[in-house]
Amino acid sequence: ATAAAAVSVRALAQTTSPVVLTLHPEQLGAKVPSNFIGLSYETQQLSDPNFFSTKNTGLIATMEKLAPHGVLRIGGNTSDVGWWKATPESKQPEVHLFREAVGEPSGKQAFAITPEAIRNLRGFLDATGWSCLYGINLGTNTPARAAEESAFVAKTLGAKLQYFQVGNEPDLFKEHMRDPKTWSADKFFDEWLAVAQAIMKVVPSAQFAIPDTSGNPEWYAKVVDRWLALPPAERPKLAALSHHYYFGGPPANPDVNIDRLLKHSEKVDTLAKNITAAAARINVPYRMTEGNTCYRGGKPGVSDVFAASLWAADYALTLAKDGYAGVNLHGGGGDQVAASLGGTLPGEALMKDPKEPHARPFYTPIAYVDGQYVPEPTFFGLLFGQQFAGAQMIGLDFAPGANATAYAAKLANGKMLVAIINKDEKQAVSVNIPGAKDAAVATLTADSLLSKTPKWTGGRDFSRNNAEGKRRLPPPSTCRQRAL
Ligand code: BDP
Repeated sequence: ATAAAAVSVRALAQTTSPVVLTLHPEQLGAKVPSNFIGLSYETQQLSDPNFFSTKNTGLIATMEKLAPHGVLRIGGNTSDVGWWKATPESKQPEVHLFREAVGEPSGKQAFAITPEAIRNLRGFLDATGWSCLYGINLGTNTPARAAEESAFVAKTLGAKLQYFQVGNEPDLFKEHMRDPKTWSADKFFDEWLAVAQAIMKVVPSAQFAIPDTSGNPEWYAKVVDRWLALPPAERPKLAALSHHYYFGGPPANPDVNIDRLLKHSEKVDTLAKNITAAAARINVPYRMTEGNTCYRGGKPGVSDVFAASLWAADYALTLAKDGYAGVNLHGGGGDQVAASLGGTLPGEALMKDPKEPHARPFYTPIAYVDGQYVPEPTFFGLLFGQQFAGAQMIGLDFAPGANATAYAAKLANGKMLVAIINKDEKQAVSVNIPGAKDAAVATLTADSLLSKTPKWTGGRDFSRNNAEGKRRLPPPSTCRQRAL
């Protein structure tokens, strides 16, 4: 078999002898869905109805470049202070939080979501070829208002809507939304069920993903226990289990550094193990619906540099190997967008630590700079992962000695795909893949881990008029090493 290799090999020192990477195509692993790659945006982004709209052609083009069938998740902690403004006369409801907390939205930041924003979102999704996961407010909402909003969203987004999420990171509600003395997975499930059942009444086909926790692995089993204990007719349809993952935070934490970011994470393994077990009990997929390098907006010099590309590529492919249905890296922002399109997104678009203010999170995969949408380092990591969309993971042996990882998959056309991610600052890795003749190579490289401009070359062509298998790749060459 020929091999198409997506290779990221960068190092500051010369390597010694090549490491052998043995493929085991007979060891079939997880199937990577074609809509594996996604992005996550704050619901507050909808308060400018022009943002997710056909007018925002720069964003549409950038998202298409990332994936022809990606998944746009709308949620984040602002989803729990957004309110449905069904008509121009609708009055803002009282937004009551248990208390204010740093890094979480305050009641004063409540914002309206209008029918216009949802109609524009549908146009945007049609233009990009992406589908949507839609977050409904649980923190400061009522079942009746949730039902009214979801009915409009389901009708307007139609087949573009995959499922609803109700409540963002409910495990953290104890910090700001609810009394920490009484808040628990059970309390969450009771509240979630009331909203989900109200939605089921008006949208009988509605599907949901729970629990969308900040990464609290015990909650998966708990919500599955509760769901299984319901009489079948009363069970809201579950499309997936979901959770979030930030490597660390807040930005001021010295442990949030490149060295640790690029090491193997046991937390990632634990989350995968727990969600896989819980999802298997009810036979549903599982998705990492929101995450990134560093919460509270990311850390400059970690979240916005090539190290974050390597992290994102490695993380996305780890999730693919672990059988996840997909990954949505969080980002967005850009009050400039509102200005350029005549919209009204407030300056405090994203809730950040006031001591570390910035208009957009440092980790955002797509930034808006000087009137243009630009792919940031995490975007390139996702693009690297996107090469595996639609493929089936296979086994391999690889013991590089350096801090490098490898992933392999079989494409629908029978060709093999190999990713090698060298995260080692000091050691180059030269790889020999027995049997890999006529390999086409795509690379993601940069001059240093701190580079803000990773270079991407080659890769599969995902343009929508291009059938799977036809690829725009550089001329065949052997899998080569790039030592910089
Ligand atoms: C997550 C929240 C998201 C925030 C992000 C951050 O769900 O809304 O924007 O943290 O603080 O926990 O960067």
